[in-house]
Amino acid sequence: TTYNIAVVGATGAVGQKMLETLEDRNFPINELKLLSSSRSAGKKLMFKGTEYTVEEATPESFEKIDIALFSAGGSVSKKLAPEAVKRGALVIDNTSAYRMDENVPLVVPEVNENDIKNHKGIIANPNCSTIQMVAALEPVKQHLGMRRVIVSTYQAVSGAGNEAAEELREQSQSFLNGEDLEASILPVKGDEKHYPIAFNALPQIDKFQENGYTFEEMKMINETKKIMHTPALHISATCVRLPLFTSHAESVYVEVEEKAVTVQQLKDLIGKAPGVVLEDDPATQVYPTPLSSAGKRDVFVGRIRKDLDQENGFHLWVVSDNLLKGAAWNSVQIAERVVANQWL
Ligand code: 11C
Repeated sequence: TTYNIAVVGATGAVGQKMLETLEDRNFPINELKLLSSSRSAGKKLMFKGTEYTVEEATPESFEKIDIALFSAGGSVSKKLAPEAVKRGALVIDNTSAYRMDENVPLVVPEVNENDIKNHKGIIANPNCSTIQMVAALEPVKQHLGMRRVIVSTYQAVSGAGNEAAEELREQSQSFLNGEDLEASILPVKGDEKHYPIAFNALPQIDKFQENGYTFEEMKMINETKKIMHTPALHISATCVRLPLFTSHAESVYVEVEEKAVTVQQLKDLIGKAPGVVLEDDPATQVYPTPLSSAGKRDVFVGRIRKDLDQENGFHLWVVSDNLLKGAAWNSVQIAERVVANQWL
């Protein structure tokens, strides 16, 4: 069987990776439709050696579509995902528009694949920094129990889109030329102030909420509880943007329920987990970095060590390509699971 697929936001940073991933995975496609806002309509993109013209997304675009992958911003998803569902398409939405909706499964296949079954037309793809963390923590939760998580992130600019990546490139050049740095995108395009990202670190990803946390931090907190089915988990996050193009890194502190757990036990569990690769050998300086993980679909974990005071506390370093497992690959993987299990 083959499927009619639409990619909404095809010209964006994630949309382009969705096309590459569909191609790499040889997804069974009958017809492919590339959609975007009117601004990008008319652009040409290549898929499997054939040129496609990007069309403006309208409700009618979804006639006869089986699966629609959305990554064109929350407002586009809010407007057009219900139109796609009305026309019989299954929507896999990579924005935050529906993630916390009770009727929408929020899925990382390695963690909660079975939640897909409950979909009513829309399946949400979690935030990138959440996805890589829950993939690494799932084996810990399953085998040792999990009571507390404290995470600090080191995130790449591509999470904020192609414009943010361009801003880092231009500012880096200016910095090296001894010129003033102009900032107009980061930390958040729609916020009032902008700060340089080149040779800097910005402790703001997305807008501030009333509780003093940013929306990115609250996404990590709320989405983790939903995906892992752990509403009572103690969890807190600090999200920081760094001048990296690709891959988010995270320092994760986790307290387990089991007593007398060893580092080796944790390494064995994480090393066997699906979609997760252990790269951890301090003796030979082996650990993952953003550059070493870029372009790969897995989540990489290293630096696993025991807290020096808290008997059941551990520290982990978790790295993954934010546009692949964090976005495009997780979405395509959901589509693969839907097709394999006939959950359409
Ligand atoms: C970033 N995590 O790195 C964000 C991008 O909710 O899908 C993903 C935003 C989202 O800026």
